[in-house]
Amino acid sequence: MVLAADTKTVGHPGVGRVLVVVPTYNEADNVSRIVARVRAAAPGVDILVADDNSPDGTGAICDRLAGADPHVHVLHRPGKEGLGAAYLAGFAWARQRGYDAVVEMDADGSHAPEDLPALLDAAREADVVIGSRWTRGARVVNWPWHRLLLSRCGNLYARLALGMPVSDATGGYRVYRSRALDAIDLASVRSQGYAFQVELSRLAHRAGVRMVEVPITFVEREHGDSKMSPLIVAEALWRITSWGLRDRRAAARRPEALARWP
Ligand SMILES: Nc1nc2c(ncn2[C@@H]2O[C@H](COP(=O)(O)OP(=O)(O)OP(=O)(O)O)[C@@H](O)[C@H]2O)c(=O)[nH]1
Ligand SMILES: [Mg+2]
Repeated sequence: MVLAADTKTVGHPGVGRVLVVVPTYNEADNVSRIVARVRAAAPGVDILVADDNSPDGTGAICDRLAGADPHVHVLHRPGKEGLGAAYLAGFAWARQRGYDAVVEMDADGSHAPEDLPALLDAAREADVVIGSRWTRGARVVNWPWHRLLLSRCGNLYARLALGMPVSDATGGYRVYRSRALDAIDLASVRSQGYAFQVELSRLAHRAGVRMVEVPITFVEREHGDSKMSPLIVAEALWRITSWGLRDRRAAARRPEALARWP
């Protein structure tokens, strides 16, 4: 008898057990689609939807998906606390269960699950893989000019202020090997919106873990509403500025550190 090897695959070869964490707030139109696409693109990985008690019933849809598929799990959180808090809860869930790698992925289809195998392949040789919109070979589809501008300017500012060799520090399609999460002081993380991605990039870079960027095709959401707000942009701006100033003050106090960092 020949066993169907692809349905028996656990995790990703060379990486181990993988959990894709999908934070949701009012993603009833998207969550079933994204779960089905992840299951088709990477049948060996597990999915955890971290839902902040969405008023549109996303949580109940997730319960049905989880009831029908042992690879799908739901973390019901009491209320909307932001992307950062949902991811931290998802990371803790993964670590308690011994996963070897955690993936961050939006529910709205902007992060194509079909790109996931390439990201996981890259994770064989890296601790953090960033799915990048701004490296050679990447594409951004259907984004209005003001979103393109915001992302380009935000990334330029983060790069200059923090001295990180990362072209898409605000991007939220990533793989973290568990050893990278072990190296980062997650308890110190306070950011909620885009700043969360920049803060984790900064902490990973400072921890000296191996980071690589892989080009992705990023597609504007087709269903549901964006949670992006001026408050989220303002949070990123002031946090990046304060980290940059702190790093410069620290470097001025210890000039020998300047040679190593940034
Ligand atoms: N659990 C949880 N998820 C959230 C929260 N805010 C946003 N999300 C989810 O985080 C992901 C990214 O949010 P989006 O609204 O797509 O934000 P964005 O991708 O920066 O903005 P757009 O490009 O306009 O879609 C989506 O899956 C959201 O449902 C939150 O407070 N709690
Ligand atoms: Mg989005």
